[in-house]
Amino acid sequence: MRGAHEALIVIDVQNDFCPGGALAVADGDSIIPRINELMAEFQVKVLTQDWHPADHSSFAANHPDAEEFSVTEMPYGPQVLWPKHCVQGTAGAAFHKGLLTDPADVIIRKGFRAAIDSYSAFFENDHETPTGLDGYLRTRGARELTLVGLATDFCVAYSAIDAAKLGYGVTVLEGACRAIDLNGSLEDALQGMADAGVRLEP
Ligand code: VGL
Ligand code: ZN
Repeated sequence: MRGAHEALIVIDVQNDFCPGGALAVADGDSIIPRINELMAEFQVKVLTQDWHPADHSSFAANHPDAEEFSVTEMPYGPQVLWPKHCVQGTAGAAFHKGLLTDPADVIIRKGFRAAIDSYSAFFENDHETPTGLDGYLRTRGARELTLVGLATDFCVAYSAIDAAKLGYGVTVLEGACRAIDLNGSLEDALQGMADAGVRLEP
């Protein structure tokens, strides 16, 4: 069993990011057995859930003439326009049925404001609006974080980099993550995590 200061953060293991989903990550469901095993090892366990209103500004369908996977400029910076995914209350937004959710202590939802996306589990894409996860982890006494889930190059990487900036010790288990890999985003994310002091382990 890991110590009380260690937390497992499971990022966005939801139907829409698994094969057959609206924004499927190749092989996304293959990481679930290992994540379930990890959940038994940690005393502090957090799940995150991408949780968008139907009119969310990160959906290409909500921008006239925009192509899916194109990039637009938002007040807070560049934003990829995604296929409609993880709409609140839909089957696509639900956790994959293979994921053991009962052991989780808390579920953090993110991306619920229409005007702003939130890749990171800590801050929305303006890098300043908090989700509340930092306060939760601090008050639980967690200082060392292990991150797993989907997708390596977006929500996992943004969360890991923010966590490192906040002063947590951060490990990403690459083998328990899968990537979207859009225009070299995986390589950029791995470099960004390494530069931020995130430990990358298999
Ligand atoms: C994610 C793109 C859009 C993720 C969420 O979980 O990595 N990626 N929304
Ligand atoms: Zn999303």
